[in-house]
Amino acid sequence: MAPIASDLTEEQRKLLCALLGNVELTLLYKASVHGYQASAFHQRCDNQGPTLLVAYNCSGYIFGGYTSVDYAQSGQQITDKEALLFSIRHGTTLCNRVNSGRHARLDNAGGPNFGQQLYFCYENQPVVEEQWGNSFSFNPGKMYGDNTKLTECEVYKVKEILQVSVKEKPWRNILWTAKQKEELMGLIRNYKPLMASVSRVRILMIGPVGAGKSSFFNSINSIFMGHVTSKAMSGFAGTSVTTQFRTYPVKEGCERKPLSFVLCDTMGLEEQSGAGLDIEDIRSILQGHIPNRYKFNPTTPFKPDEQKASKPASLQEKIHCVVYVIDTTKISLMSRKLEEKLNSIRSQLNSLAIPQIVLMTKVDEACPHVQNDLRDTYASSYIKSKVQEVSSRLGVSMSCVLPVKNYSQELELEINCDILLLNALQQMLRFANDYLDDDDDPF
Ligand SMILES: Nc1nc2c(ncn2[C@@H]2O[C@H](COP(=O)(O)OP(=O)(O)OP(=O)(O)O)[C@@H](O)[C@H]2O)c(=O)[nH]1
Ligand SMILES: [Mg+2]
Repeated sequence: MAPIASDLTEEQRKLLCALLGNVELTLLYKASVHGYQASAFHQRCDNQGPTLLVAYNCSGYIFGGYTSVDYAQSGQQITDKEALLFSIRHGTTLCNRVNSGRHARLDNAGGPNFGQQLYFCYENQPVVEEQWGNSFSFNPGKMYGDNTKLTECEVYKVKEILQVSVKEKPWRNILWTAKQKEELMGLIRNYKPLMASVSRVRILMIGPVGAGKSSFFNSINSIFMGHVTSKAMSGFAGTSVTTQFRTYPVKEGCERKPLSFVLCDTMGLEEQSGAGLDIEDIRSILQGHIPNRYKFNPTTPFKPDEQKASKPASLQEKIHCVVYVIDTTKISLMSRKLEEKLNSIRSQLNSLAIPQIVLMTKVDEACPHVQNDLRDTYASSYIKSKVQEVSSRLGVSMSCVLPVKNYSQELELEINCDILLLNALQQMLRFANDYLDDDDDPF
């Protein structure tokens, strides 16, 4: 018998796999072939482990939910902390993770439901039914355009792909020793900007909301403080947690000896105009016009006072290297709009000859092998594929993409984490000096 064809395009499949980590999807059930009856669904989907339900409507929405727990008709309320609802439209993904994980599903003999809030193939019909509940917080308008009629409903088995090639020869050489960490710290400690008029180079971090910009500063600060610190506010919110422009010097140890660089933290980028960090604001930062602690206003870009605007800022106040901070787990999910925004920032920076680096954060969340042992970062073919993907989407060379894991929940420093972070910082400092080495001030 010929295999049943999936309705997902390759791009949609990629978006869904990226949402769930490194997984593959196998089609178990298709309502137009097997019927919309709950019994047909259970016959093919019970006891299959984690599954992804994908429904389609004629308004162009592809939406559904993931559960990591078997369907088993047990009659029980299922606790599933990994459950989520999703929606894809015009290449953009929306994801609503389960609130606490309790009551993520009622596992009965009826059709599939999520939190008894969203029922698929309700009463054996090609419809979705919404009922009141608080296991998930979602908006039916955004999720399926309030169109409850289904044109198709599919269920996929979700299987994690084991990265068998992880122990291949590393694709970048790096020494994972205490001596190497000391050497890197020494190089950074003794780093001097190439121009005497610049006492500290300024490195600007920009990137989507929640990518790990503030955490990168916290991580570097922690390494030089000798213990985990969290001076910059980090975390998750619907919009950017960071709302101010912050210039963070880094000082070493108890003597608080200042190092010769400043990390500049910004508000997260968002795809819509009028939300998140504005491109005009980036221009003002590059020119050294925006002061420390300036509160960004996404709808009204910064205006320097006339006197200041007429007088160009000194080289010391400008930006000498820009770092795009990108969450490894979200690279495939990056919308076209955000990609376009980043590309227009990039062409502005190119015209000013400012060196650029991509910091690929959360490698631990992206690859289970790396989570297990950070020393596998440069041996993981999955991480390498993400470096290739981000390099082609943003148009930067692969050698400018640096994977890291920031400190996020740890209480103690960890040497391999430090080595990845210090390598990235060392590269930024080299790039900043390349910029200063260029005799002509491009502004
Ligand atoms: N596991 C893991 N979590 C990380 C990593 N980097 C950041 N996080 C977590 O991701 C969340 C967002 O990090 P932030 O540093 O606040 O991100 P941001 O880019 O400053 O975000 P906004 O200021 O909101 O734009 C926090 O909960 C961090 O703990 C990482 O490398 N690994
Ligand atoms: Mg932040």
